[in-house]
Amino acid sequence: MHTQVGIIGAGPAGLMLAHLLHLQGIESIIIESRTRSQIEGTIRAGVLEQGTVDLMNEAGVGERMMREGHFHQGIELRFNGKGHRINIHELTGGKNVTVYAQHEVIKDLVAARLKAGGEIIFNVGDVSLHDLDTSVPKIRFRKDKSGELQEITCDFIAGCDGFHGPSRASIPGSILKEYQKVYPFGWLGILIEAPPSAPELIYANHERGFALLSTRSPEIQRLYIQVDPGDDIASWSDDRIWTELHARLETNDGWKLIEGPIIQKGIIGMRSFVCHPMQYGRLFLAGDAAHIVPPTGAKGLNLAIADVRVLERGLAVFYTSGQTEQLESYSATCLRRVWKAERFSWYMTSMLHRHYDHTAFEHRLQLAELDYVTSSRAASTSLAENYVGLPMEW
Ligand code: RFL
Ligand code: PHB
Repeated sequence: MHTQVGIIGAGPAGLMLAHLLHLQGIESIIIESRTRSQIEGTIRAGVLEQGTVDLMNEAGVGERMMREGHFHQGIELRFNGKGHRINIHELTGGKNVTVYAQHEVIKDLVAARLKAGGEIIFNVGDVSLHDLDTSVPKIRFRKDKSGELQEITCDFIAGCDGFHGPSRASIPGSILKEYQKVYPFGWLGILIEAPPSAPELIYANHERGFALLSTRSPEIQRLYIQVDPGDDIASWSDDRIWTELHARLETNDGWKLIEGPIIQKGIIGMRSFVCHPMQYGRLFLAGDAAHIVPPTGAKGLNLAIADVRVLERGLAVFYTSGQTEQLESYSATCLRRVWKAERFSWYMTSMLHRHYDHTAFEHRLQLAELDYVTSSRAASTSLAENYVGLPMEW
């Protein structure tokens, strides 16, 4: 098999890249280790930056998002039993927070890809990358995990295979530098069948730990609580989860959290991670393959989309003019924005979680930070600008 761009991974990065390249007349093949129903059923992110929404619309894949997504004009930060609204819309000159689940974005992108006759090979195994420092890099894999070894030769490889995929590991260790911070807490996330308890997202800082109230639809809500990352989900009964949610989200003005049956629950760990560079020879890393943020800033999916936009631009210039400067600066262009999103995600995480190693002094500083960011227009504006997403650099 031969294609112009071989893409490893059908997450938001790989699927959006294939679609954007298609719009430029550039061919690609995606290989994906999971099945279509697995990628379309995995519950992950929920919040889209304004730039992601605009790009989905420009690329012609935003129709269902505009119909079924929720467009919020603010978020609430809750602490000391009181809610404080950040008016994102007003502070950013009219931008919104869009809540539209990642697996819905995936469904829309898969449908667009297949409708355009694009190839996605699901359920592959034994994926390996070869000859990255030549002009004909190769991807080898097995169809249906155990079939004959197959090979795709291409001009470029896009490593969009998430944090655990083989792409980043194919860059020589002598070239790769990794920066990492692992947080001493995790998130227990649930999906519930209930109407929304609030019109906008609520991020709560509480003595018992962080809590987040998000949404999915008028019937399904998404909630998270800070837990120990080593906790076994079996030790979290529904009753225990509700007790924590009520306590952590409680306010002094009688606001009530609406309960409903818990239809899904799981625990994730939290880390910040960046690798330098995001390219090696003809391999370009995009999304979680190159960087991870803790979910508190709602940035992961959005960063993945921003990376592939930069990559698509560089590839389009290469295929129309043969010029490589833009491709050569891919890593540097992406990393400037990545580090700002890392900073914001770390900031939100630090400000909102309970740090059990903090002294009483540090705890007071955290509350002062919350008081400042919710009462100073300058500080609220900075939070709002970062939350809706810094400009994409293309
Ligand atoms: P993905 O989505 O991990 O996709 C990678 C794909 O590659 C496949 N793969 C392979 N394919 C072929 N061969 C191999 N050897 C392969 N190994 C892996 C995988 O099966 C997969 O399909 O990476 P991508 O595209 O870079 O997208 C990144 C986002 O998924 C991620 O950053 C976000 O989900 C993070 N995130 C959030 N991001 C936001 O922007 N807003 C949010 O509100 C938000 N909330 C969240 C989140 C992540 C969460 N979890 C579960 C980590 C909330 C949570 C709870
Ligand atoms: C979600 O709805 O899953 C969600 C919302 C905001 C975040 C993280 C996750 O910061």
